[in-house]
Formats: sequence, C-alpha cells, structure tokens
Amino acid sequence: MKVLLASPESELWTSRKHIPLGLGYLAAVLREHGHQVGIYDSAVEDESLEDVVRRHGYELLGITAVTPLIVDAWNMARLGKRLSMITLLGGPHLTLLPEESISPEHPEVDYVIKGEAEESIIEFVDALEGRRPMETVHGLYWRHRGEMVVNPAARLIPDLDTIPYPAHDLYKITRYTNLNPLTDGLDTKARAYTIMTSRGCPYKCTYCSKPITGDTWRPRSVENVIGEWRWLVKDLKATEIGLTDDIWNLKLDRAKELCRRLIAEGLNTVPWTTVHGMKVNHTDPELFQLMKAAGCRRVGFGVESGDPLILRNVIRKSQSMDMVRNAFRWAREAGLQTMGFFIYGMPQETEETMEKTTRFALELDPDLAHFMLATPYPGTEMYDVIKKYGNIFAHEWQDYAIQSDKARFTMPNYDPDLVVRKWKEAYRRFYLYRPKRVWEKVSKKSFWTELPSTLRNAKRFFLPEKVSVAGNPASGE
Ligand code: B12
Ligand code: SF4
Repeated sequence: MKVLLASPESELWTSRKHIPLGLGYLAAVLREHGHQVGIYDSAVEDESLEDVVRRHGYELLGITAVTPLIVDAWNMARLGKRLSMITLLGGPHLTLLPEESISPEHPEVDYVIKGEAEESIIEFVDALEGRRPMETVHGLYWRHRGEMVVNPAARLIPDLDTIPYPAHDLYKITRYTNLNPLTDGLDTKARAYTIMTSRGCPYKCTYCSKPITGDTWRPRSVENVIGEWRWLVKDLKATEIGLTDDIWNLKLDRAKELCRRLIAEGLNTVPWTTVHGMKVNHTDPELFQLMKAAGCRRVGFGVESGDPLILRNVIRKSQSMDMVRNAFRWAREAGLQTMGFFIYGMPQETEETMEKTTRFALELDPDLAHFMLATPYPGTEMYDVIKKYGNIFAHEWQDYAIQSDKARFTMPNYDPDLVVRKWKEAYRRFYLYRPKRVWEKVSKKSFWTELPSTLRNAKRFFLPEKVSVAGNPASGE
C-alpha cells in the first residue's frame, strides 16, 4: 500500500523544526513490510500536500498529533478526504482521547490508533488489504454501521530491540533547524537527528501525560542504540544528535556503558545533547565526565520549582533541591553546558513559591533557562485536580501550546494574572537584569545570527504589556 505519514503544522510554533520521530518509526516498519512510504512534515515542506499525494498516488494518510496540533490534524484529514484518501490518526493526543476524533463531529477521520503503533499499523494495513479482519487490529477505534467500535488495546512493545531503527533517511534533514527549539540549538545549521534509547518512565510527576508512554521503563540494549548511532554518524553524516528519552539515565550503569561504547567506537566526534532533560537523582560525577568524553555538549534538567513543598507535594518530582544543585555542579565541573526547565503556576502556587523558583534559577545559573507556564494537559493528574477544584480557561486545544503567553486555569486562592507576571518577570531577571549575563550573550557571534528570533522573544518577555489570560472573565477579555 502507498502510505503517507504526515505531521500537521500550525501558526503556534513558527520556529518549530524538529523531526517527528514517531513517524520515522512507523515508516520503518511499513517499509520493512514492503509498503511504499513517505513522510510529509508540514513544518519543512515546500510542496503542498495535494501535489505530493497526486504525484505519488498515496492511498492512506496517517497523521500524528500532540494536543495543541489536533485541530490542524483534523484540517489535514479533511484535505485527505478531498483527495479520496483513507485517513488514520495517531500520536500523543489520540492516545489520550481517541474517541473524540472518531466521534460524529469528525467524519474526516476514518480510523484512530491509540498507543505505540509499530505493531498495529501493520495489522491495520493488512486489514485494509483484506488479509485480516478489522476487528483484530489492536488499539483501533473505527466506525461500523455508524457506531464506534473499540478494538482490544495495543500493547507497549516489550522489547524495543525487535523494532527497526526509525527511517531517518526519509527526513529532509537539512530543513530541520535545531534540537532545542524551546531554547536554542547547538548549531542552527546542523544535520540534527534525534535518537530515543528507551521509552517510558516510572516516575509520576503530576503535570506529565503519563498514559502516553506508561509507567514502565523499557531500555534498548546498548548494542542496539550504538548501531543506530553509528548509522546516524557514519552514513547519514549527523553533525548533532539529541536524545529524546523521557529518562535515559534511569539506570546509571547502562548510561555509563553507553558513553563508554560511544568513546570506544569513535562516535564521540559528533556533539549530542539531552533534549528533554535528565533526571537529577540518577546522576553522579562520573556519569557527566563520561558524557563529556562521549561527545555530549549540553545537558538539560527538569528543575521545575524552587519551593521544596511544591516540588514534593504538588509536582511530586521525587527529587530534592540538593540533588538539583549537585547535578548542575557535577555537569559544570565536567565542562558541559547546562539547561534548566522551570514551571510557574502549578496549583497552590503563591507569589512566594514562584519567587523561590526565580531565585533558585538565579542561584543555579544554567547557561539556558526555560520558564514555562503550568499547562493542564488531559491525561495528567494536574488536569484532574483542576477539573475538580478549579476552572480551566483553555477552551481550544491550541491554547495548550506552552509557548502561548496565557494562564490556563484558576483555582481557589490562585491568581492567574500573578502567575503570568511572575513568569515574564523570571525571563527579565534571568536574562536581562544581570550585566554579566547580557555581556556573555552579546559578545557571542550566535547572538547576532539569532537576533531576529531573540527580538521576537524579547517582545513577549521583556517589554511591559498588559497581562492576558485565555478566556478569563476576570481579565476583561
Ligand atoms: C522530545 C520531546 C519534545 C521535543 C522534541 C524535540 C526533538 N528534536 O525531537 C520538544 C522539546 C520540541 C517538544 C515539544 C513539545 N512537546 Co514534547 N515531547 C518529547 C518527548 C519526550 C519525546 C517525543 C518522541 O521523540 N517520541 C518518540 C516517538 C516514538 O513517540 P511518538 O511520537 O509518540 O510516536 C508513537 C505513537 O504516539 C504512535 N504515533 C505517533 N504518530 C502517529 C501517527 C499515526 C498515524 C499512528 C497510527 C500512530 C502514531 O506511534 C509512534 C510509534 O510508537 C515526548 C514524550 C514521549 N516519551 O513521547 C514529549 C511529549 C510528546 N511532548 C509533549 C508536549 C506537551 C509538547 C509540546 C506541546 C509542548 C509545548 N511546547 O507546547 C510541544 C509540541 C511540539 C510539537 N509541535 O510537536 C507531551 C504531549 C502531551 C499531549 N497531550 O499531546 C509529551 C507526551 C510529554 C509528556 N509526557 O507530557 N517535545
Ligand atoms: S516529567 Fe519526566 S520524570 Fe516526571 S513522570 Fe514525566 S517523564 Fe518521568
């Protein structure tokens, strides 16, 4: 079958240019089963979907979506139907809310697959081609005689070594800008590939969409990861690699072994970074030394809050502030750049707790700090708490993009306007009000090459403006 796997684009992320890794995995298994596959990522294409579909005669359109992009995914499915294609949706949002997209309001969606789909997409294409009944496709949501049918759930793939490497060769790699669009990449012109060495995470942070990857941690063998790394470096000429695991360092020994193998294989010449961050309580000085020797350039850590009670009781991060301090110190001593992620406005936050977070960011002083507004994604514990005790302002799924400058909920004794103010203030105090930091920034060449996007951000964070709260009646909007 001729399958086009697609990622929709929206105005939400003008600078987003990162690889849709899930589509690469699905393309690889489809290809292995003899199907003709293409990847269409709207963020980087210069040809319309219509032209691509007509030129190659694609029959099935498989669209991926995170929550803020689901509306764009539906729009893309509508276009697919106009082109007489079969439409299939999958990805994080569909794993959380599969029924929504197969409801009568979305006739443009023919099928939805919930969960990891390397196995079920093959079953599905087999069913479309008449080799098995549709009822036996795991994780499938579909319609039969006007009624929604829910098939038995798909499993989390127990042994990740059994699936092929993502079809990295199908990405138009030169069009992807960098690994960390939230902050900045190591090199905006890099051939930057991503790699996922494990799936899942046993922790239970309350803001995290846990149902997507599950509570179990499934590592790939070091051998298997090295094989993919070698392909990226030697054959695909990667100049930058990003680890996108939820928690690649859960088992310290395995993380160290991976670094040792990268060194032994001579794969440490290409810089890499931990895109999504590392968990501070699974580190030690030796790990960072090995990472540095293995080519790692930058590490990110989820710090989240500077208030121990918020960290423990509200976020349930299972890490202490001293563990955070140690990890930053050890990483710095090893010569790695550091990046910190901080959240403003979790339930129960006050001016005092957010002030502590800003002060903690200043104390840690990472090379890059990213401050985010708390966002209650469906499928998180935080969402359930706010639904029960508070009021979510975000009415449209697009409002869930972290980059939009709006508070998304209120709770008793919680001030959304204050949250937005403290969040913007954090950017100003971290990046602007410290002469040494400003000098460090402007004296680098990258400051001038990245000036246009810097100015866009500056407008959002550094210029005084009226605080806007999404649909908050109290804000007068
Ligand atoms: C790395 C990462 C990022 C990086 C990506 C950088 C890069 N260079 O790759 C950055 C920091 C940019 C990022 C941004 C965002 N992220 Co993010 N990110 C991740 C992370 C940790 C890994 C993503 C990944 O590589 N997955 C690997 C592949 C294999 O998994 P997958 O894409 O889900 O695909 C599988 C299935 O979903 C399914 N599938 C996927 N697509 C399709 C399509 C079809 C047709 C079918 C049938 C099946 C299917 O099959 C695939 C193979 O099994 C995930 C958590 C996670 N573990 O998945 C969060 C995660 C996806 N991100 C999340 C969020 C919220 C975001 C943002 C929306 C935040 C924001 N800024 O507003 C943005 C969205 C950006 C965008 N346009 O997609 C949430 C999504 C929650 C939700 N409700 O949608 C997650 C789940 C984190 C979490 N646990 O809460 N992210
Ligand atoms: S935020 Fe990170 S550490 Fe916490 S549960 Fe999610 S993946 Fe695990």
